[in-house]
Amino acid sequence: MQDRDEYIRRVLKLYFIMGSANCRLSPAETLTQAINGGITLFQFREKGPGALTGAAAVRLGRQLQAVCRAHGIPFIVNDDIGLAETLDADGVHVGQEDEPAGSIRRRLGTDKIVGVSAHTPEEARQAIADGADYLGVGPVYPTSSKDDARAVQGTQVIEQLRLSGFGIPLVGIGGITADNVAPVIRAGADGISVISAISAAAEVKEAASRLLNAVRL
Ligand code: TZP
Ligand code: ICP
Ligand code: MG
Repeated sequence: MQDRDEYIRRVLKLYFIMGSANCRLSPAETLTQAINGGITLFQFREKGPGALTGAAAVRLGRQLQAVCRAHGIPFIVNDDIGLAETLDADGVHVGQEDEPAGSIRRRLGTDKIVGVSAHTPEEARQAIADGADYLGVGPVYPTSSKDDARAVQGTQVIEQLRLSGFGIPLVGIGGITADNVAPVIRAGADGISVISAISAAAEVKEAASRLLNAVRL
């Protein structure tokens, strides 16, 4: 458990989330550049305008998973447990509206990574009881990458979770950039998760590398 947590904390340092709707370049090119810039974990999140579904989503997922495998980066699928099973992904990330983490853990087994979005200590407690490996906590700052995002919470939920004794690996998410990452880490996050700060950057590799440096400071 200690080794597993240590591994999870390490891969959570710079957690990049992306789908075809988020990219300026092709998804595979964006992901390759992000990996070259130093991302430590990847989540395939195929949502938003023009998002692929069915066989096309599986095809893109396979392509991005191959890029991750070639570079030793774990590949996580957002929300869709069936897609994660089809691809034999390394794990899934789910929100409070998705299938409960306990049932996902039973479906996928102990080897897969299960992440859960949590906004309160009670949601965190439940996720941990259900066997979650890590939490995504946010939105820390305003974001335009998620239509149904909750109210902005700053770093206070992360601080509250740590002060009340939750040691589970966790990332801050929502509107995070190289310029505002410091308070997120100071509040107790093990790392950050971003979409637009990498996928929409003019220089994807440089943006990732700048974020990684900021997390390490
Ligand atoms: N969940 C909470 S905020 C968010 C998600 C998926 C979007 C994060 O995107 P960005 O562009 O890093 O603000
Ligand atoms: N946190 C993470 C890590 N991923 C998500 N898709 C989310 C919150 C909503
Ligand atoms: Mg969801």
